[in-house]
Amino acid sequence: MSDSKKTVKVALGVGSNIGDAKANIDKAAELLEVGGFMSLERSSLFITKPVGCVPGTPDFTNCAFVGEWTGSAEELLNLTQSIEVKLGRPTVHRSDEARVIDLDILLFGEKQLVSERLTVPHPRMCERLFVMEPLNELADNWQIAEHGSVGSVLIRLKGE
Ligand code: PH2
Ligand code: MG
Ligand code: MG
Repeated sequence: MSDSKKTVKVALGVGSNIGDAKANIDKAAELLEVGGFMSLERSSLFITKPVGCVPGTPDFTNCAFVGEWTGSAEELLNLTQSIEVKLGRPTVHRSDEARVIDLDILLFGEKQLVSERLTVPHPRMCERLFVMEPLNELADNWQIAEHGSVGSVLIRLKGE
């Protein structure tokens, strides 16, 4: 079996701040499962203040998904991007603007990956309470390369 066909535990960061955020997140979970994302677990929903967005950006609803993926990280990125587009996100978008849905690959097993399209672990995840708090509900022991466990990163962030 080639390396790219191993089943890997994956964490996704999920956010929405346009329309019915809960419905958008439910739909994204459903489409991920249809696309082959298995054993999907969801954290609770967190209402969070926008970080690094233009003034007037509405609050976000954030959560984390954890599941299993058989294939490469780029294949998963193709799926997450196609779901973002299907739910109405423009193909070209800025990272600081409101969105119907944002699905970010946070962790891909304990791998470190860098390509033109994707960096894993997600380069800003450890600075973001809106990412780490939901993820900690599902996977506090998961080791993030060069940072330590999810739980320890969250404790540091909360102490800042
Ligand atoms: N996503 C961003 C930028 N800022 N702020 C919050 N609260 N939640 C987000 O999901 C978020 C953000 C870029 O993806
Ligand atoms: Mg994002
Ligand atoms: Mg994104």
